[in-house]
Amino acid sequence: MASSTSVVVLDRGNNTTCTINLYGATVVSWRVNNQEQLFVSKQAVFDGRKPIRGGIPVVFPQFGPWNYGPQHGFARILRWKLDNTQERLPSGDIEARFSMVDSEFTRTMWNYAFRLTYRLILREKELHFNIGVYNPSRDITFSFNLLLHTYFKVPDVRRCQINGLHGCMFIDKTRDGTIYQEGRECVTVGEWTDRIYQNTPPELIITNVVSGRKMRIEKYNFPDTVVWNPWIDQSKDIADFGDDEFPNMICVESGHVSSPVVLLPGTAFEASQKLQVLV
Ligand code: TA6
Repeated sequence: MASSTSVVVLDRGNNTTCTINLYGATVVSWRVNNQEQLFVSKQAVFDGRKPIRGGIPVVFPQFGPWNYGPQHGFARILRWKLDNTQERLPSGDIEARFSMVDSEFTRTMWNYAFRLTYRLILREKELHFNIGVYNPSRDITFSFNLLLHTYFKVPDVRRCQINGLHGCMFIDKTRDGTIYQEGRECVTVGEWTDRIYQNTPPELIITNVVSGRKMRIEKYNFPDTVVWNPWIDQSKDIADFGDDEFPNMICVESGHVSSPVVLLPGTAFEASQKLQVLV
């Protein structure tokens, strides 16, 4: 594992790598057989002035607009600590571990002690995520949202299908947050799309990702799935997103966002996601 001041590169060999920016512990690249699986905008900013536009930002403790701090919380705009010295597991997989604890800065927005742990494992065609939230208090309960805001790179979003959401209720943020039920077996994106699907199954499949392959998402303790594409009109309002980039990305985000996690004193919450490129 190579680690400069702010970037960690996991290299499993066989042209399989994963790059994590310590700013937000944002996964900014995941290459399988030397093919990039994640979208990062050409206009993304990496100097800490704003969240990185793309890859896999970590959303905590708030999903969406927040009266006490930045949209999507502070985890994606703060530097995480790289914790592990171990590079290669006995399996040959590569592991990276990160953490974040409360600070004077976080307490100005969210006055709770907390510890986040974030473990990534790079396997041959898989990227595993395990994220833990610990409440060290003896007497204070807190609640939070948690989400992995994954931007998948696709040749043309109009050719993608998301399988597994049929029958799920969803909050449609393009229609004033009205709740609908998904009637389609395969969800497609052909316009501005911003939906929080609730109580979604542990496995989803996205078709026509890079090289026309399928991406399998397997998740635990992430009951919600957010599907987002800004399309052309919304893209124009996003400074760090090119007007012509919307066809080449789809966000399918595993999270616990339509209801907060309530964490009692001295307890922990853990959620995980596995991304797998299907041949
Ligand atoms: O996850 C979808 C979403 O909540 C959209 O509503 C849009 O705001 C997107 O996140 C990007 O948010 P950001 O704060 O990164 O510009």
